[in-house]
Amino acid sequence: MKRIQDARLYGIVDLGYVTPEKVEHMTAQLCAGGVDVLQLRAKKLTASEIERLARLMLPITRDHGVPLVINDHLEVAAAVGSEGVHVGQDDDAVAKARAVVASACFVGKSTHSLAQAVAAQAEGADYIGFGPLYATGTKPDYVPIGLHEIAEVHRLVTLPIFCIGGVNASRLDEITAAGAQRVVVVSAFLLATNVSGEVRALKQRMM
Ligand code: TZP
Ligand code: MG
Repeated sequence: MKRIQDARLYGIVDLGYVTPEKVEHMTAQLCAGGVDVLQLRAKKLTASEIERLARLMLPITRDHGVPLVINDHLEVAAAVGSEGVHVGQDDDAVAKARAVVASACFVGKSTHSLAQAVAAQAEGADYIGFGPLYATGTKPDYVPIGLHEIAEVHRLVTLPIFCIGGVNASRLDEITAAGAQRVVVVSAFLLATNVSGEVRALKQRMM
């Protein structure tokens, strides 16, 4: 199984873009392309539906050695034994997450500012998301934070930092030039004509 500490490219199967029937196929394409970690994110589905989808994804992700992260739903992560769980600023605290999931399950946290990034490290997260860098339809209510704090967050936080929000192939050079070492890509992968090809091309540039 790949370690979160070594991950550079983080994909998300977001049910805002993928219908439930396509989840397995999308998971297989993202893994085949070379994502290092994969999250299941479904803001509008019930916990039991998310659990069902997670159980469909796990044989595929495990076959590729890709850790599966469950967004928001601690009890689903615990029930299916996912490798990771992810919480946002308005979700349960990291300590609460750890109390619910297995001890080997890593805990990630979304952050939207330098102060939140430092706080997430102090709170004991295993990795952070940092963004949204750009305005994005995947998280439409958030003000983009731009690229100018990427270098500083890497000075302040020693955890793996995944830059997120509007990341795509045409923006990757400016994002890495600003200091990003790890990225999350959602819509640019899920809407690609050739998903595995898009992932593979971006992965090459992250290595
Ligand atoms: N958190 C911050 S931005 C974002 C999340 C979940 C969405 C990123 O999606 P996209 O489509 O890569 O902009
Ligand atoms: Mg959340």
